[in-house]
Amino acid sequence: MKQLFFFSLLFFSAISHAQTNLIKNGGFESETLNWNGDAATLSPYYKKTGKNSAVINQFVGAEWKAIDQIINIPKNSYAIEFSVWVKADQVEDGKEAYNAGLMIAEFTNSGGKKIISENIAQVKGTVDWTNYKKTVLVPEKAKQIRIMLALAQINGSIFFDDVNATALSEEEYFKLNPIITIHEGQKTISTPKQFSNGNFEDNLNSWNGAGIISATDKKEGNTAVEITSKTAEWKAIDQIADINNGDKTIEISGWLKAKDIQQGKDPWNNGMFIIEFKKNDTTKASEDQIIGTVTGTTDWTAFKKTFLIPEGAKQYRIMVAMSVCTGTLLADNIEVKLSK
Ligand SMILES: [Ca+2]
Ligand SMILES: [Ca+2]
Repeated sequence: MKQLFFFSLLFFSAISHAQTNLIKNGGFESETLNWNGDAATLSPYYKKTGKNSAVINQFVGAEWKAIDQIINIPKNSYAIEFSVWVKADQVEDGKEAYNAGLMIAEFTNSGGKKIISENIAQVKGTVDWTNYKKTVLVPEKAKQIRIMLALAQINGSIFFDDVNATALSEEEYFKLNPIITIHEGQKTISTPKQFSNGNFEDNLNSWNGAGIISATDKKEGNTAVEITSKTAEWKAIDQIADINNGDKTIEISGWLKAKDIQQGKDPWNNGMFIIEFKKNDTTKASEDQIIGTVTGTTDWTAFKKTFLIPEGAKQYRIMVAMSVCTGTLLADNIEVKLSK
């Protein structure tokens, strides 16, 4: 009985979390109330819902133009789900990947110091209303989030509407997340995690690491992933998925593109597409296997390889990496096929 009460409490807290948008006036129906800065004006002509959206226009100068709002992170928040509708009109293609229309979520500590900064939306060119969504785990010691809507040192017009941030409790996060552990009585069942979002159409969902979404340069669909490194260091995105019992081979394919990748001091220091087989979280089942590499400047290039699954491998990790080199690596349409 006690336990039942506990679970219904959890359920109640999950529901109440889900209903609250932490952002005030995210739909710009009360003009620009609650937002700081005067970079944005209202657009009654182009809007996703209601009467208005907010637009940031910049025709010359390519300055940083932004509005922001600081929100408090509710106690016991495990993750924050961000969502925004964005429309871009002739946002120029700047020198840097971040020269774009951006929604940024900057997590800060009690002293207002930045802990992490995540791009929720990053849009260039001309794009009709598109919904961008990203769930970010709340870092330790994070107390507030500064939401920024910006044109980041670039000319163009960027429209924002229905800016939303919802706190998720740990229970709710794991309900929504594909890595699910279900407690059934005394028994713990783990649902196999399948590889997903290899075409980067769902932002960086399912991926970890230092990539950003590119809407201007892509092989498939609307978006690809971009990894830029200014210094020769290891910079990568990765995703771990489960191998089902009885699977014998794995076929991995995907597309890579290099932009001015300067090889590091060793021959393998370039843009790489790698698979790692794992026995568990800490033990590898074999050496890392290379699916493809690119260096210099290339067009989109297809790579495909089939591997025998090593003895004892329970998981695999797909990595797209700038391996101690500088430049930009793009990847798109990564597919995985497991066979018995
Ligand atoms: Ca609106
Ligand atoms: Ca894509």
